[in-house]
Amino acid sequence: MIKTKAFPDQFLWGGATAANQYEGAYDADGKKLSAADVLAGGKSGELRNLTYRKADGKTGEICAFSLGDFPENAYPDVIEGAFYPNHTGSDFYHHYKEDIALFAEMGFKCYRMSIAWSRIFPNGDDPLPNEKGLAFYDQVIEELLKYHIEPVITLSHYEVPLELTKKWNSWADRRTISCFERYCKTLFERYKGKVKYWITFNEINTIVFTGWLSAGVISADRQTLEQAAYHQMLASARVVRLAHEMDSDYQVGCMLAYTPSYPYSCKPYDVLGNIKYQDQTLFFGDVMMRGYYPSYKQRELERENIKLRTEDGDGEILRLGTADYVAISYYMSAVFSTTGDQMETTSGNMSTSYKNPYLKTSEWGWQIDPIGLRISLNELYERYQKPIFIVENGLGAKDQIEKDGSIRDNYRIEYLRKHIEQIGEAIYVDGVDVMGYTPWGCIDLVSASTGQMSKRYGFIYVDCDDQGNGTFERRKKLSFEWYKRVIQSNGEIL
Ligand code: BGP
Repeated sequence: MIKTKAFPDQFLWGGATAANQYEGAYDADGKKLSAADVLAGGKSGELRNLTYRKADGKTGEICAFSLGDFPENAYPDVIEGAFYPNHTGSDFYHHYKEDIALFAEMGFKCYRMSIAWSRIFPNGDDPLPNEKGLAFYDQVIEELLKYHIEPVITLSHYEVPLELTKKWNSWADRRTISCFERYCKTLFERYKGKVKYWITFNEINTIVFTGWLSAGVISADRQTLEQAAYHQMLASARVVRLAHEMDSDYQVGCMLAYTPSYPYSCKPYDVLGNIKYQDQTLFFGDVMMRGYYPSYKQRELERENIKLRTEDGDGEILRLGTADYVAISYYMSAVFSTTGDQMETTSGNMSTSYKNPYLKTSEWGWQIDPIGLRISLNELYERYQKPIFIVENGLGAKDQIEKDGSIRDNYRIEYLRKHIEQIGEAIYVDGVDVMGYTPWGCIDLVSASTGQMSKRYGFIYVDCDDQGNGTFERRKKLSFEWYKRVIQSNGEIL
């Protein structure tokens, strides 16, 4: 046990999940398929495949993270013989009361969840929302409020309605903006006075690595992805403004997958290259927090001969729709080098990196770096001067149930403790305004990148294996009591 200084009084301790990985019930009560529902996988630990059907009825699979070879005349679809772990997830749909009671027992002040767009507007562009889909979230939100848990809602977490892809390649087309706005407006009306914190797009910058998960776009082509990113950022700005008009209490954040990167050496080109590499992420933050495309990005688009289709008034939309806070996921740091050819690489959150000799990795190769979190908080706070909400952080690991039924996940406690320590340093030593902390997968759920259940993050174990077999029984891990005490002591006892 480590004793440190208590966190600020209003600090939002909690946990995070996403509908597509957690809820299951993928076709219940009027829901239709989303981008996540056509991702097979889970068995091997490899990156997941997207399944498709061709016009002639033949089916196939392609790695969802490199869609360059997506066949012509094919469309993403559920196919016979493939296994889709998200279809059952952790079955929150039928366990929400039990799960929220466990979150309350840990003392959560907030709970970050996402709403599945495809439950509310199953085709993405329906004229009216699906009442049954809304009814589910009414119950979830009521249950949270019963325990005084503040909902933090992600509006789009890797879950674009598949019909929008089939119609016009989803976010590659400007029409998706108004569909998204209609969906958000429905939620802002429905949950006025009940929900205060919203996040527009989960890890919006990951579109660079996965146009599919992030935006439901079938393409690896830069022009298409830059256009889709532009549409998402316009949509984010419009939704922020809409939220403020509808309720001045609404706080809307943008969100980045933040992986700070270090130059491998002090060679000036490594340092310069590293700045440029980081700009690929910061660009998204710059647009959504400052309200315009930064000059370095404009130059890059010119150089690469990428021409964005824009409309009059877009500049004003971006300028007037800057977000209220920066939400981040943080799992690891990366290394940049200009002479990387012979260097060892390792995998990471939606990316790969050169290996940092000073860091250990998780079983999946993600480089564990608590100080990198403090560095990230400093970088982002200095750049934007807005509160930062750490809405994802955690260790994916294989857990073992002991003979006495216990799960002693000391490795997870160690990871989280060291990261929380660094958040404390950022707050008290560096003066960063951190709003809260919601560790990822506070209850076990399906991995986004591999589809495995065995890549577990939770304080709560869910009995389900990589093939979808199990009782879905919930069981507290050792980290459950540990995190409960962290929250009780407001971060003083780690
Ligand atoms: C982030 C996603 C989450 C979550 C997490 C862990 O990129 O926002 O949805 O899954 O990473 O990644 P993984 O599930 O691949 O271990």
